[in-house]
Amino acid sequence: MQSIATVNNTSSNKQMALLSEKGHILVVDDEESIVTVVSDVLQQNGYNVLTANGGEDALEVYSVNPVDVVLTDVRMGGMDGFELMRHLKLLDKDLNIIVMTGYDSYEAVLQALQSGAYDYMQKPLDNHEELVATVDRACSSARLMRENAKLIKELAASHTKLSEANRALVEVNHRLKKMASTDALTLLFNRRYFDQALNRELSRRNRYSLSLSLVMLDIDNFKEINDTHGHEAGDLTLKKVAEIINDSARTSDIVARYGGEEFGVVLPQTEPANAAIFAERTRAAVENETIVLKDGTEINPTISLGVAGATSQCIPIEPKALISVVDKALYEAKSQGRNCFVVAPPFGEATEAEIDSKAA
Ligand code: GH3
Ligand code: MG
Ligand code: MG
Repeated sequence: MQSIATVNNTSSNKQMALLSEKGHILVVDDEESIVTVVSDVLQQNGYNVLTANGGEDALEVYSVNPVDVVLTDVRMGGMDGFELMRHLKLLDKDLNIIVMTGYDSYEAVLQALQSGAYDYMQKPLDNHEELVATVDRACSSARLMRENAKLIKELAASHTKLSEANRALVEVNHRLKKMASTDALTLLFNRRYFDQALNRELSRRNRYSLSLSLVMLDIDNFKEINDTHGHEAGDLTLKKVAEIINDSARTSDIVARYGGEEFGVVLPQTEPANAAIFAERTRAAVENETIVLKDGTEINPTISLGVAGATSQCIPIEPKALISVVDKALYEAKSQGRNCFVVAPPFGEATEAEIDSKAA
């Protein structure tokens, strides 16, 4: 049943390759003479042609050798051209099928095109130039569709790669930003972040007449801890004290390592009297902590604290002024024997003129 006509009779492999490059066509007709004429013309024009003498035969050939274009008769014994087209389209919805209709019927042509035929040709196929031109067109279109599908696939792949790279970039940026504001040893905010946060919170406090407090904490006799137990024990103490301060603060407070063994905590919307409660709670928690070194040695750290702040009625305060006042309070706590806190005297109340100029 199945007859497969091969490429032109040539001994040159190079020519064979060129021929097959032009396209693979399957010619289907139950009339032997039509199959012979059409395949001869196409082969002479450089096509690689397969043939089948009916719908069932065509499906068998196609299943082994998918082609670029199928030329099929409509009326055939057994499976007709429409049925064959339906089966082929299920295998490849983009396959270009040219229908050869023997009768000059508008309905048959219309039905063929509506069923997904790429083009149609009327028998007898005397005009060979037109036959070749129609097959050329169908083959070019098939090639373009293939290239298009390939490009879309490549584009989708590069889009996925781009999205992945973008996600990685966002993640790296996030980590870099976090690193830029974090102290590497204690994982608290660093001095840079603290200065920015204090500026931001103070201007908000001054603008909206809110309370705000600042607490500075310094480990007592830390040099001695380093000198007696070594730098590693000193680092361990810093980390532990940082953890206690952080646990003692609210999540809305900003806890930072100010430098060396000194820490700063900004407490937004907190009166100095309440900041003093925080200071005492933190002091007691550090005093109650015992750090046990690998060799069993115990360290009992203590801290001194300075507290300063503004009530909602206070004058507008500059960061420098607040730092200077809280530093003095901390120095005073050290003078009083350490392991204690001192609250700085309150800032003066704002005058009516100051309140008016803020509201303007
Ligand atoms: P005071 O009670 O008056 O605060 O005395 P102190 O010994 O704590 O203060 P001093 O300023 O004399 O010494 C602070 C020490 O902290 C000196 C410095 O070497 C040490 N230090 C600063 N940063 C670090 C650090 O990151 N790790 C360790 N292990 N030590 C540090
Ligand atoms: Mg100290
Ligand atoms: Mg110090």
